[in-house]
Amino acid sequence: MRKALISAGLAGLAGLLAGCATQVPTPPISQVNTKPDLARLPPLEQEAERPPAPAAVTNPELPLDQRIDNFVAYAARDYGVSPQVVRDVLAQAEMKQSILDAMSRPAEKVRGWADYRPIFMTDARIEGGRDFYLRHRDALERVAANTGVPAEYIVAIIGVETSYGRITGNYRVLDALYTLAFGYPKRAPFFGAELAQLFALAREEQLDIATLKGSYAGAMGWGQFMPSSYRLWGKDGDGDGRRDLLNDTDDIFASIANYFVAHGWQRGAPVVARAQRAADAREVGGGLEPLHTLAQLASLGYTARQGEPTVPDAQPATLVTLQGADGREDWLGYRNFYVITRYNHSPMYAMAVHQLAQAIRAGVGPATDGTAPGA
Ligand SMILES: [Ca+2]
Repeated sequence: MRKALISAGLAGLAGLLAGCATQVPTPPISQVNTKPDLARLPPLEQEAERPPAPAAVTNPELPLDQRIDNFVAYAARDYGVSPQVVRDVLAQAEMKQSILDAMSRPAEKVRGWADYRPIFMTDARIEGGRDFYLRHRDALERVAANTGVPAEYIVAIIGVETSYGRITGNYRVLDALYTLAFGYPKRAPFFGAELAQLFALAREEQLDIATLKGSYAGAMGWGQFMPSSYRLWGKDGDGDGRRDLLNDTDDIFASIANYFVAHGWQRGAPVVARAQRAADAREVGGGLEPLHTLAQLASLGYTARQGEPTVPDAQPATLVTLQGADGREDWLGYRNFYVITRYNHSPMYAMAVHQLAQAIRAGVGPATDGTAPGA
């Protein structure tokens, strides 16, 4: 994979913010976080499809050898992986302190949207996205037409996650998941399961586990998919019988779009609208999920600004309040905004993807696939 030195610094910082680890030097803004986006924590409705590893594998009070024995049995039982294969591969795994350190970095100190936005909305990243779009236009617009996910959002995800596929992580996925499964008890049930899924994935897609590279949390490829996401939502875009999310752009585009579709993306529907806040507006509770109808939000004092995209009054949205460079910003996040947060559970992440997508689209002209977020 080509390394673009010019953008490595910025992209590294962005990658960290987005939650994907890279080995780029520590960013100058030392407080910038970056809790790994745990990110690709499974959304609740998918928990059943990604059961955590059992306590026999993750209990830190058991000796490591015993946990590994239990893991071998678990991978065989739940994922049909040959015990000998698991033992042979795990024998090559290394516990990496750098991964534990990355995982344990202090919590996010980014002061908010005012700090976050400029990291992603740079001229270089916007230009990079337009170039990327034009280079892959046919393939992107084909996927967009098939799935309803606009091409610019696929490009923006790749731009935010890996600087358009240039920085996909330099940790061995095996080391990352092994380290977190057996050396990071707090998240061992999640990462132990991901390690088992990695073995299943490798068998299904004929991947060589020992050479796979990714983030320090084990996310792989241009879209930074965890093994379970790869297995659940990866798509074979070019029809060659394999899902290659590390090298094949058709597969990568189809998989990112499919991730959105699987989490409820609505074709042609808007993503988010800047809101007008009435002088007597009340505070609105709730999280990322759109649970208030537009009518309810209006009664609380929030309405879409003139010219902003809207949905029928009975449809839901969530109020997203960000502290921007010019002060408070209120937004109505629609269903598609929520879908973007399924990729990374942060409103700032989703807003960055959205605004980068818009900026990319503005530079490449209208799509001909009918997927433009509607008004
Ligand atoms: Ca393929």
